[in-house]
Amino acid sequence: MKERWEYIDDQEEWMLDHIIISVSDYSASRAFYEQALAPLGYQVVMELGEACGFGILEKPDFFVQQGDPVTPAIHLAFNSRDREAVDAFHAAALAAGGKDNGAPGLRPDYHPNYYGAFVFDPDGHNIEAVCHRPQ
Ligand SMILES: N[C@@H](CCC(=O)N[C@@H](CS)C(=O)NCC(=O)O)C(=O)O
Repeated sequence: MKERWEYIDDQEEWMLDHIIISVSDYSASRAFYEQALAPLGYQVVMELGEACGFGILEKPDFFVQQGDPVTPAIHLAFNSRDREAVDAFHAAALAAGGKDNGAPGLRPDYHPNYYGAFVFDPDGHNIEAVCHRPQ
């Protein structure tokens, strides 16, 4: 397993390096995202006080920190390798206390193979998992 800083070699493949959202209840949001994002292969890979970073392998790219949430709420979409993981994201996010904002399914208005699911996080942010692959 590479160390976090070794992924710097792959950096030309990224456009967004990392995103941080402030949340009103760190413990609640950490638990929500940990559960909701697990089906996508995302897990907490670092934690510093009331802030943690999620990633695949060792490189975190999505951070949750205690603070004042931005208003209006944001929309954040996570890439999913297949449609089953989108389904599992939606089920896990609801089980973690998220509020439904759209059941898993095709959204052909976006493009013919756009398969997404939407859930509001504990602060009302619109969180999505999406798979773009035809299946
Ligand atoms: N309930 C809708 C949600 C669709 C949705 O949130 N789409 C995103 C774009 S992929 C959006 O409009 N986000 C804007 C926002 O949340 O402010 C559904 O199930 O299709």
